[in-house]
Order: sequence, then structure tokens, then C-alpha cells
Amino acid sequence: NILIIGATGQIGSELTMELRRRYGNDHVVAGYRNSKPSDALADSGPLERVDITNAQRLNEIVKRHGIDTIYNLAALLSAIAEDRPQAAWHIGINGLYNVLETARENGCAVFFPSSIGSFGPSTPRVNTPQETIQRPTTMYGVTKVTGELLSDYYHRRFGLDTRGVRYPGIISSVTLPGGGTTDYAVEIFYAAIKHKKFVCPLPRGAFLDMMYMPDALNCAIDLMEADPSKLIHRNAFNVSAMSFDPEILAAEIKRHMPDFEMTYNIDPKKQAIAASWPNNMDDSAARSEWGWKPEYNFKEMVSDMMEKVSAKLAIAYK
Ligand code: VAH
Repeated sequence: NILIIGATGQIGSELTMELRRRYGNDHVVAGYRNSKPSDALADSGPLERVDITNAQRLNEIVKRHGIDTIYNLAALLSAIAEDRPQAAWHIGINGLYNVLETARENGCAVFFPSSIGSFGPSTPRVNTPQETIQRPTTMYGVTKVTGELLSDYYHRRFGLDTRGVRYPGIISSVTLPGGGTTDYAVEIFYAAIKHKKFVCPLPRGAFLDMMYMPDALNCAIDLMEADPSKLIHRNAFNVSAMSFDPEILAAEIKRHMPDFEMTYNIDPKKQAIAASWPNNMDDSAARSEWGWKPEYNFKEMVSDMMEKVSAKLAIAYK
């Protein structure tokens, strides 16, 4: 059975539904902390209140449900983590430590999502290698590098089956992001459909890796299902599907909606975080070791987002 921690988060809420579709509702336990789960989540399978910083409770839940795989999607995203660095460390690392210890005692495999945020200003920005310098300047990045090292240690030292990917910004029409630096790439679609205009917090030239949510879900599940004997790396694989800056995204939206206008009102905090991250990662290791291949490219993502967000808001744009 599978436990998802952070099942009401941006990735967690859609990953839970996808795992239930693939493995059966009763085999996927949705672990959430504060936010009330959606009806879809609550009505489709088992729920548990999980405080990742409570090791004893985590152990009890893993034993009660016969968990053999833990997807740990509990984290504060980059921008909000800069406002609350102590909480970001507590959830991100003390929480991960509890997950790894619980997994070690119960023989569970662990999925840990790292991020482009695990890189810093001294990391090569273009075609960022799988193995390269990682000196992030944000607390979010510190928790992600630490998490990668801790997860690899548990694999090497205790034989734990830990695996992870360095996610780029994730774009979805289903869930809204919360407190990330890449959130603009989701917010722009809602603003375009509702108001035909968007005020962008990141500047022209802020290139960031991005990925459409359906690819992000396949990515996590395909990695966890991969043949372990083929894995040279573990925590964590560079994975990406596209890289663009606000200018390129706005121009592509304009192709669908000619009267769409974007202006800028730079958020210095988000600008500084984005500037410390690479432009695009080399994800050849993931492609060769476990067959990673995104299905959505930039134009397909934009077109699908325009359609899905327009339908969701019941506002036509064509
Ligand atoms: C954030 N969306 O912006 C997350 C992610 C790569 C970006 O880590 O913090």
C-alpha cells in the first residue's frame, strides 16, 4: 500500500488521484495535515491526518495500513519558505528524517521530490548537469540539497529504496500552487481568461524549467516503478520538459488570445530566487536510466491550459 504525505498540496492532490486510478483507491492512503481534503480526495479512499514531524504517529499509520511505499510531498515552497525558514526546515528536513527512519524500520520505499531550487548562483545555468555544484541561497534549496544527501545516505548505508527527481516549476489547471516562485506560470492563465491581462512578478529573461502536471505525475510513478538495477543515480534526477521566460509565455498566450496584455510589477524576493536558479537542466540521466520522456511540450501545455482553465471558469476566450 502507498502513503502520500502532503496529499492536499499542489502535486500531492493530483498524485493521490492518479495513484488511486492506477493501484486502486483502497491501496492509497492520503496523508494531510491542515487543509481540508477535497470531496474527490475524501470520497475516493482512506485519509489520515499526518503531522510529518510526529515520528510515533507516522510509524503507527505506516504499520496500520501496511504501507510499503511513501511519497513525501510535504514542504513549504520557495517563496513562503523564505518568510518562514524555521518552519521550512522543520517540515522539510525533520519531517524527511522521520519518513526515512519510519521507512527504515518498516522496509518502505521513499519518493522525495527535490527541485531546480536545489541549485544556486554558482551552478552552471545552461544545460545544468546531473552532477554539479549545489549551493542554493534559499532555505527551500538548503532543505532540498540536504534532503537529497540524506536520502542517498539512507540508500547507501541502510539499503533503503529512496528515489527522487529535481522538479521544475509545475503547471496545472486542477490545483493552484501555493507560495512558489514559479506560481506566475499558473496564475497568468487565470488572469488571461478572466481579465485578458496579467501583471507579472518575474522579469523578462527569467528563464525557468517547467513541466505540465500530467508529466510530473508520470515522472514520479515511472521512477518508483523503474527497475532498481538500472538506477545509477537516486536522489535526485534532473527532469524537465520545457524552459521559458515570462515574455515567451505571454507571446504564446497572445497567439490564442490576441488582445491579451502582460505588464510587469517585479517582486524582488521572487526575482532574486528565480535569478539564483538555472535556466534549463540536462535530464539525460533520467532519460537513459529509467526512460523519462515528457509528453507535453510548451505549445501543447499552453493550448491545454487555455482550454482547461477556460472550461473551469466557464469563461469563453475564443
Ligand atoms: C517553487 N514551484 O516555486 C516550486 C518549485 C522549482 C520550483 O520548487 O518553489
